[in-house]
Amino acid sequence: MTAQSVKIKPFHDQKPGTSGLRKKTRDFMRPQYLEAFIQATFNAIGGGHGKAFVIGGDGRFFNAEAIQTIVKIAAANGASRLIIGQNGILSTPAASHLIRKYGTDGGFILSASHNPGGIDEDFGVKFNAANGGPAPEALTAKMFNETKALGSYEISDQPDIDLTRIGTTKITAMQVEIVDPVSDYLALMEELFDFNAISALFAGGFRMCFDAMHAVTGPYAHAILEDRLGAPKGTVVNGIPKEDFGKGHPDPNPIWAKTLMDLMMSDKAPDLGAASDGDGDRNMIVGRGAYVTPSDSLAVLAANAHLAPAYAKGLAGIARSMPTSAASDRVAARLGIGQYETPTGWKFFGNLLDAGRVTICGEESAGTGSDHVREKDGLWAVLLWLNILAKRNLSVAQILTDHWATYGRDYYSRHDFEAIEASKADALVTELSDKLPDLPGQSFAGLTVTKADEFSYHDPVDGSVSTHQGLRVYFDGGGRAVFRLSGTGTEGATLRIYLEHYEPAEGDHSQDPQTALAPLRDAAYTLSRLTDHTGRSDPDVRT
Ligand code: VG1
Ligand code: CO
Repeated sequence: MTAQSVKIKPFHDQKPGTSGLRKKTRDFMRPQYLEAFIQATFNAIGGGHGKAFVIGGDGRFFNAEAIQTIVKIAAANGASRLIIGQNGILSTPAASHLIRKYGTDGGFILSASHNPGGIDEDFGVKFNAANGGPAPEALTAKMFNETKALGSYEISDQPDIDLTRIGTTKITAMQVEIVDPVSDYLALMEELFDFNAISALFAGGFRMCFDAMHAVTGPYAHAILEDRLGAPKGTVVNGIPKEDFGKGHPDPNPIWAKTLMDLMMSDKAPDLGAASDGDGDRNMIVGRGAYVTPSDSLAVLAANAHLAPAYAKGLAGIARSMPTSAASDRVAARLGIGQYETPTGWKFFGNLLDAGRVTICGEESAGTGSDHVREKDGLWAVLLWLNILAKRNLSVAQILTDHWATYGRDYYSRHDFEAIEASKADALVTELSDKLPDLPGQSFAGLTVTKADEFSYHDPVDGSVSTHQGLRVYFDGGGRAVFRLSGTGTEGATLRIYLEHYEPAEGDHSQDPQTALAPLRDAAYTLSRLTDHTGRSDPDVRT
């Protein structure tokens, strides 16, 4: 085997977004495109020499080919050890765990997460650092700078490795281990949760439907829910990962997991419905006739986490992304523990988790997780719900109602406007941010603004500052609207409008969220001049 250095012209569009670099698959398949990004990543971390990395992905189209390329670049950059999921499969939380367990210098996760897969859909690469978490902003900035200045990449001419066979081989000095993607992750889950209680729950006739959405959690869910915990065969549906996710969006929300939603709202509903996304870090929880908003799920999990062995001693603190509802803040306040508000994206939780300031984190986008890894973790959330249901002997709907009766209800909804022309979305955001100082005192669609600002995050651990993290408008009566542009899309711009309204413990918790939030929606659409800027008045997706 020899390594060669290939001269290239740098690419100028490889700026990592909220979670890694996401592009159309065909962009990644262009000559030298993936190679350039991987080499830039090695350069940004001070080279690959003598270092160990975890590699795996969500099984989407181009996953295996990309892994072969990364192996060759790692070899030529002098890496000493690679740990790769069999058949190229690793969920994002499982990869995070392997990085931590084996003390590697980081890992590459091939995924565009909830975005569809296929040659005409999306692909992505995430680099996680030695703590197991997504590259922090300082590192992604370095990576981007490296891509813009890159003159060459190093690659070895070795043949492709066999990803199908578990075991260890050597490529000259580099050790390559193909590992079972599930076993280490399953062992970790056994440490965290009361598996006996959950097994007894299933043995007692409790039924669930887990929709793996043809994505990466299929093998994990089969092994954990059915084989280990004794849920009946057939509990896991769409459990075999497909390159194109069966042509769907592997996005666990009421829109894209509609079949599951319909089942859960029918008279055939099992006790629990759950789903996960492309790379297994998101989760959807739905009880019989009761959809659990991700922000509420975070709050319920935090309030009941002590029922699981790993959290029996209590939580150090709770962190949520800024657009996530305040429901979890109310839990933190009652528990008398720290509460943190971070920008969107799991990378911002890393420092808080590493410093031991928080135990549980979550985002409104269906991500929840804890200090067991440094990623959000879809199956972890499902297992914690199961552990709580096993201990409390109540239905999902009863747990929710009980939670609202104690803390009040934060009505919540996110409205997404997808594939807007980027210039139009930018114009809306610029105009709104310019007029923020003038908004307080003004009324829109009958609601008066009390406060308006742009969110900046001051990381309390390393002192770094992240600006332009979303526009917030607060209204008389306690409502809030947040406006931000997505950093994970691959076509035009996606505008997200996040709406929330608090109803105290003694208030009415029985409304449909879209009805409860209608006045706030009207105010938010009017004040941002949504339709004037974008021509839109109906969101593509409402979660
Ligand atoms: C979205 C979500 C954000 C999440 C990110 C990555 O980002 O809003 O909460 O962390 O996706 O999740 P954005 O910038 O599009 O709003 V995943 O499961 O796609 O890695
Ligand atoms: Co994901």
